[in-house]
Amino acid sequence: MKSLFHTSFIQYFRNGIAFRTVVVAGLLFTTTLDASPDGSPIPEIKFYPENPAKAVVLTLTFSKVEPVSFDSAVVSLKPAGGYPDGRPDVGVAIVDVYNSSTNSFTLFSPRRIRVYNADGTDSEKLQDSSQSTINFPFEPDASLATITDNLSASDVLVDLKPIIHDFCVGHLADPECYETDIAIASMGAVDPPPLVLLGKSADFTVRTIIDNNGPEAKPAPPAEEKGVDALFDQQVTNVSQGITVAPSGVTGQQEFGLKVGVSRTNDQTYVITCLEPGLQEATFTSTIEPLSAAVIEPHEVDTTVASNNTKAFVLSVDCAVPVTLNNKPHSFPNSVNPDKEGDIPVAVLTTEQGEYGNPLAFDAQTIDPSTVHYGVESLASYDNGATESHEATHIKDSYELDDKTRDKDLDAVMHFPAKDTGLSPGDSETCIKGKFTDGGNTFTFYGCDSVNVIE
Ligand SMILES: [Ca+2]
Ligand SMILES: [Ca+2]
Ligand SMILES: [Ca+2]
Ligand SMILES: [Ca+2]
Repeated sequence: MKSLFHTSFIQYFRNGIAFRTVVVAGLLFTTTLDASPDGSPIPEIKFYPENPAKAVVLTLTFSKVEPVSFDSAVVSLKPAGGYPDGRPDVGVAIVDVYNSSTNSFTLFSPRRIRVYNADGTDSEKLQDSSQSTINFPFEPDASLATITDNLSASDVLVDLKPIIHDFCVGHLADPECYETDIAIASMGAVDPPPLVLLGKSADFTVRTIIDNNGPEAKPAPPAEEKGVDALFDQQVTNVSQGITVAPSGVTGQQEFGLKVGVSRTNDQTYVITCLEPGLQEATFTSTIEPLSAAVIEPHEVDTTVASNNTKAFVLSVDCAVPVTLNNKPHSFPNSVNPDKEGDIPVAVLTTEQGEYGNPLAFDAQTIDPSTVHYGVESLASYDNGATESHEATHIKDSYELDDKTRDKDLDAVMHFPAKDTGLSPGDSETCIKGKFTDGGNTFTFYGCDSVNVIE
């Protein structure tokens, strides 16, 4: 064993001083000492921060028969050792969080040892297995190391971000680590449609406001110039069974240059399709995380601080039942003079499923007249426009859309002041929106019909 250790040491020496660096690094964290007995201060050995160079040290196992495997890692507060040019037994490639290659090199296999023969000669042999370390300079933005063992024709990927992150959580004063507070400030829907007809789809835009509350702005001081790069995720969950939402979210969207004190707007658009009538919901959850593992958030170093990197927003969608509206029953082309006309009579028809293309049967007698609004789409759909002049529905068998026939079932006739409808020359349609009850539940109905505006 002794000679093996000796030969190994020689091997490491040949490869540079990297391995010994690792051993020393472990001692640097435990240096709390009293004054020496004669009262003179004990000299303080400072490897750091006088020398800010650091190394990532990976411990791996190389084997003749097994794929190369990753065992552990540490950040050493010493510069990385170099490797001499030689046989490219092992390849090391580092990429950063931007997927850029930042470092690559080759080295001798740690399985390679030199043995001394009885006749005084020495020769090289391969151990069956060897656990060894590989080190390279610390990069705050490093993301992934690929270690390729050409002797076993295998490779292993090592996620460097947790290693860097753990180091920086414990070394916030390190010039390559920094603390800043990225936050989801608010979420909401931008001009959401007031309703979506059953069987139809509409676009909804979910807006997230992202802040960088500082305090720091490394790695490119001044902060104002670069800001912090981050990854944005948004998940859609708790979707009511009455709607579908597409897509199901976004993952890993890059938000570059979040500057201290400057809000960032992130808009995501979803297509929501109504499958069942009624108020439906979906929860949108936004999350923002620094892209670089060297950026530390306040909640990671202070357990009394809550994370502000995630926020949820519940979007409500009113899935409305399409109904058939007949403006001016027994009359066509539904001419209206908004300035001179008093009330416009309209009928909401009772219809069977499939009649006039309506996806559900509708009984117009169940309309709650106090909830009904009528007028141009931009008013009626937002519960504005005219309301029923008598605050009532008049139940009678009104005229079908041909304005000639009556089908013997009972419809809801209502009257709306023309001056409140928002109609102006050029408009070609009015709409009606309100509530009705079905089986104890209250739903929204909505329908439109043509008008001929005259002056
Ligand atoms: Ca935060
Ligand atoms: Ca008509
Ligand atoms: Ca009918
Ligand atoms: Ca009827």
